[in-house]
Amino acid sequence: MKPKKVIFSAMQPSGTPQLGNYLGAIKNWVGLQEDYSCRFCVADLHSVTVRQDPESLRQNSLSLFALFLAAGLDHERGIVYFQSHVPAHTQLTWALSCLTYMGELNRMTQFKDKSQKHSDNINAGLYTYPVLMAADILLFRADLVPVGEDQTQHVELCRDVAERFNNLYGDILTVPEPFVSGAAARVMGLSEPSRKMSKSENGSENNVVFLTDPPEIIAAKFKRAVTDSDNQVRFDPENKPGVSNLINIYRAVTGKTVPETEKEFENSGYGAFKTAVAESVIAELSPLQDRYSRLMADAPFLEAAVKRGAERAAEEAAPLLKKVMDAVGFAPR
Ligand code: AQP
Repeated sequence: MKPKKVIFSAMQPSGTPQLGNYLGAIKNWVGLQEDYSCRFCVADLHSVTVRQDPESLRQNSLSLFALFLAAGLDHERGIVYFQSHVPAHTQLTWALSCLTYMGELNRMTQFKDKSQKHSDNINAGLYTYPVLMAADILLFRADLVPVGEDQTQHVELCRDVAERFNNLYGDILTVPEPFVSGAAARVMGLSEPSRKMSKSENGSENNVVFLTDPPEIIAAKFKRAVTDSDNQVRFDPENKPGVSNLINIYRAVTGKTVPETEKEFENSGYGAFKTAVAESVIAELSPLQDRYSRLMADAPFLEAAVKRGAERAAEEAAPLLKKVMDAVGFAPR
């Protein structure tokens, strides 16, 4: 039997995860576990490229780990771990940094965006973020990297650096493919449908649906979602961004297509449509929230799972890092 292809993906503990993180990433990851060998990480090293309060970072990190498990990421079949627990990530980053050109990093749109947003803290880590991301992926010999559309440029850079490394030192690194999948490649804000929903930039009060929001809050946020005045449930992101975003969310949750959704609500007003979208989201998130609460109350279980994830990830990463160190010419220990 052919070995399963490897998938690597990660999420930053930069706030409370929101519906876009779930529909654009975590929900897809859960579905991939049957066919792929999966490694998922809490990307805490990445998150400090933007200033974090230490205690909140610790809380958010543990909470994201618990949410991963609550959503159905299987830490027995695959590996679920914290990036900072596996030093090989940063070691490989150094080797790759010396093969990455500033011209390449200068082109990264996420760096440009984030430097605008955090103009008081344009640090070197923010600039070299894509090299750390390349190291994450390459360390586990990932074949595929499920990412949102906004991250495909980083995966392209990872491929270029891996190919450069292999040309210089032999065929050591697996060159990965980006894997943009799922119904909701991009969930937009409910009050600001022109901007993507984000965990660290909440915008106005009802803009972001957090995965830990209680049902009544979720219902209220959808009720206040921005729509338009023509009262037709029709997918047209350019002219009807708010309604199109709600359709996108509904189809990602229910698995229905756009035409099916338009048909289902052709005779409904926006009120009934919004209620249906909210109910579908609540039904999807409720079991996850129950499991999450139980996990957060079980510190011994969580601690053991964190420790085991770190050990397994470090063990799996070690041989590739050794190959890289040897290839570059560092003397053996
Ligand atoms: N709105 C979104 N729609 C679809 N997918 C999304 N993702 C994030 N927002 C949406 C996907 O979630 C994964 C993890 O992202 P991340 O935590 O590494 O950083 P991010 O993309 O920057 O996510 P946020 O929530 O916007 O975080 P902050 O506020 O810290 O910048 C990725 O696969 C991403 O595509």
